[in-house]
This record gives sequence, structure tokens and C-alpha cells, in this order.
Amino acid sequence: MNESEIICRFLDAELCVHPNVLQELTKWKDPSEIVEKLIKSAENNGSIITPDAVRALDCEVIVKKGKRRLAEEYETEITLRDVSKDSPRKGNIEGFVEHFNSRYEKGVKVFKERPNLVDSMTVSQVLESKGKSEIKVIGLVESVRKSKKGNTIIMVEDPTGIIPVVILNADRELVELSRSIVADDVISVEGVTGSREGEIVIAKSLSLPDVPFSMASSPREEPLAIALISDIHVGSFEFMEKEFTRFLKWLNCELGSKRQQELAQRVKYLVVAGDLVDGVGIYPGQIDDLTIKDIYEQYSRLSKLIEMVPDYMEIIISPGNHDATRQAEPQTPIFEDFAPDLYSNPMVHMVGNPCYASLHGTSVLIYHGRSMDDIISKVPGNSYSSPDKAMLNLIKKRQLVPIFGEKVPVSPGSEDCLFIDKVPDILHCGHVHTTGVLNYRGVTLINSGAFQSQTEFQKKLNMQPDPGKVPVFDISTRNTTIMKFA
Ligand code: D5M
Ligand code: FE
Ligand code: ZN
Repeated sequence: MNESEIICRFLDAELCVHPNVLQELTKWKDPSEIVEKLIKSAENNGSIITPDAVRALDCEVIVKKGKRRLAEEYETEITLRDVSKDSPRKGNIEGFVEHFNSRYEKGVKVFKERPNLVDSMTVSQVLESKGKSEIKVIGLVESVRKSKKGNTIIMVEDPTGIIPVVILNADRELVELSRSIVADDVISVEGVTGSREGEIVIAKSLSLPDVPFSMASSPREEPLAIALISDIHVGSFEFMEKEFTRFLKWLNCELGSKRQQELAQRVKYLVVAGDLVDGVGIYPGQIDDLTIKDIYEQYSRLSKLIEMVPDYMEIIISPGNHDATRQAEPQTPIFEDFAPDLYSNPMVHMVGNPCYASLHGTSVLIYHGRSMDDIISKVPGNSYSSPDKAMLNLIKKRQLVPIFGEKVPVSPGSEDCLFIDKVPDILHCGHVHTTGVLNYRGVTLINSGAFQSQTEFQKKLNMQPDPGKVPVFDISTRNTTIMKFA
């Protein structure tokens, strides 16, 4: 019903309508129901429909329901780059060689954007430089160890050779920095060569590819927001269905304070970073922890919940280690046969893990975050209680899976598509079931927690999840609000 249709309907009923009421009515998706109610209520109450008449009818609830949400007024702007499709995967030794060569090349490219590293040398050039001289070199870390005297030795290699880089114990600042360096990091070293038993480099400074200062693209004017979730674990005994339903109600602007509902009506995008269902056969004894033991039924239940998301939103779904797709990263999207109802939902975009999504000009790098288990257990100073700080390692190293050969299986390809070649506005992870938000040089690092309470396994490990929270990123202010549903 448009404005003139509304006026005509009231005129037919021999009624006039106050301009403020008319203005309100035209904002509603389908005002016909309320127009009829107003006509009926006016039968004994005079001939003008006033704002008071609307209030007297107590139809503000209907008003809210029928009203077009702010996010509905905006056309979708979405582009996806699913890196699992970037380069062919090769599961052989040659594939791994190409993969790590590509990691090195991508690292060099980032470093060479810095004016002071344009003239960096190759390892063989360093080995050939005679006597004591100042050098700059970029390479992959082959290993990190302590010498007998307690100095740190990092073996740095590139396609031309390998050289030990020594960090003297006295250099406390550099020692501290080196504690976060792991094998296969791409690093740059500035130092001096010293030759006693073969060439070595004494490091003066070390750096990771990192993020340039002031990377942030200019914020958008649209008053839209992105809600970020992960680790729903439908099918698990610990899936928090009540809290998840509260989240869905909030998305529908049916729950929360006025301010919270104002935020809800600006949500245009919902991003899900993996572990949608609990899956089957993920860990020994899991069967005893499942309320839904059939994976098809788990996805079917999840799809029903996802259908409750308002229809003007776009939903991007990326898999995690509990989902039905290959386990090696980059992961392909959840297989269609397991989740047909997600594939047939027109609001849903099924992508791989990781994936770059540009949502109204805001770039989101979605990665489930399995590598964070290794970061937290191997790199000093990281913990499950600060997932955002653990994510700092990923963005500084510009690598989603820094540690190879531990918890995360990697599918090698001619390109290392786990290297972060485009710095995103948001890096979104899940997996560790704790929530955290951190701003780093214009990049917002967000871990979206979970909708699963503590499992038996996590109890044994004394892991404390922090479930039922949803970070919501405002694209115009770049602020993140954490909504709590637990
Ligand atoms: O993982 C949720 C968190 O719990 C993540 O940090 C790993 C840890 N976790 C859960 N189950 C296991 C097992 N069986 N071994 C080691 N670590 C585990 P999620 O991917 O949701 O299971
Ligand atoms: Fe999970
Ligand atoms: Zn996980």
C-alpha cells in the first residue's frame, strides 16, 4: 500500500488521516492490517485518525513489526573471494615446496613495500659479503633455538641459502621480540655479518611483515552493521539453543532495549565463522555428547534456525573443524549434500575457510581459527582468555596458519593462500569459544566466541568458554558493540 492508496482507503471509510500518522504508515512493510484496525476503532471515535488514536489502539507492537527496518532500505553490496578456489591443491611434496616458496615470495612482496628494505640482500649475497658489513635480508625461519651461551639463534633461509642469525642475550628488547618467532615465519633482519666458523649475522633488528600504519580504508556513511558469530555447535548437548534464539529475536528487533533494537535494525550482514554443527566423529566419545546424532539432522535443525534471520539480511557461512567438509585448510565450503537447506536459502552465501568478504566496502577476512590452539600453546604470552591478543600474532605475521605440522592440517597449493596478502578491515575468527575485540593499526580483530557452554573435554582442560556473546561492527563508526544473550 502506498501513500495515496492509504489515503483513498481512509476516504472510502469517510475518515481523514493526520499527516504524522500517514508518514508513519508509509514506512511500514504492509500497512493494510493496521489501516483496517484504525478504521474499525474510528467507528465510534470521530472522523480523524490522530497519533493519539494509534496509541489508544495499543498497536505500537504491530507498528514495530510492520515497519521497514533501516537495513532493509539499503541494497546489498557484497563481493566474496573464496581463497580455497585461488589455486589448485597438490597433496604431494612438490606441492609443499611450492606452498612455502609462495609464502616466502608473498612475504618479500610485503617487506619490499617498505622503503628501508627495497635494497635487501639474498642469503647468498650475505654469505658472500666479506668481513664485517651492514646487511638486510628477508627469509623464512628454518628453526629457532638457544645456543650454549643462551643466545637465540634463528636459522634464516631463502631459495639461495641458509644463514644463522644470532640475537645476543644482552639485547633484551630483541630477545623479547624473538620469543614470538616460529619456524616458517617470514622475517626481515638488519644486522652485521661476523665470520668465525662460517658466516653468521648478528641481528640489530628483526621484523615481521606486519600491517602498515594507517591502513584503514575510509569509513562508509551508511548506518549499517555486521553481526559476527561462530561455533554454534547445533547437535551438541551444550548447544545454547535458548540463548541463540534470543539472538535471533534480537536480530528481528523483538528483544532488547530501545538502543539495542536500534542497533538490530541496522544489521545488514551476518557472518558465521565455522563450527555450525557439532558434527559426528570429531573426537573420541563424541557420540555421548550429542542430542542430535545424525549430521544431516544437525544441519537441518541449524537451517531452520537460520531461516529465522530477517529476510533482508545476507548471511555468509564459512566452515570450521566440526563441519562437513575437508579438514585440511584452506577448507572448501560445507558440502551441499549435507546442508541442502542452507544452499537453497537465497540469503545464504556458502564460502570456504578462509574467505575474504567485502560487505558494503568493509573487508572481512573470515577464518575459523584452528591455528590459535597452536599459537596459544607454543608462543609465550598467549592464552584462551584473550583470543584477540592471540589473533595479533596472525595479523603481524600476515599468516593464518603460522605453525605447520601441529594441530592444523594444511592442503598445499602452488600459492600459500593462508598468507594474508590483503590487510582486511576486520579479521574474524572463532574456534576458541572466547570473545575478544582489539583494534590494531586500523584493523579490528574480532573473536566471536560461541553458543556452546563448557564441554566435558574443556572442563578437563580447565578451558573456560565465554559463550552467548555477539560482536556487532558498525561500518560507519567502526565501533564494535558486544551483545550479550547469556
Ligand atoms: O574447539 C573449541 C576449543 O576447545 C578449541 O580451543 C580447541 C579445544 N578442543 C575441543 N576439543 C578438543 C580436543 N578433543 N582436543 C584438543 N582440543 C580440543 P572446537 O573446534 O569447537 O572443538
Ligand atoms: Fe567450536
Ligand atoms: Zn572449532
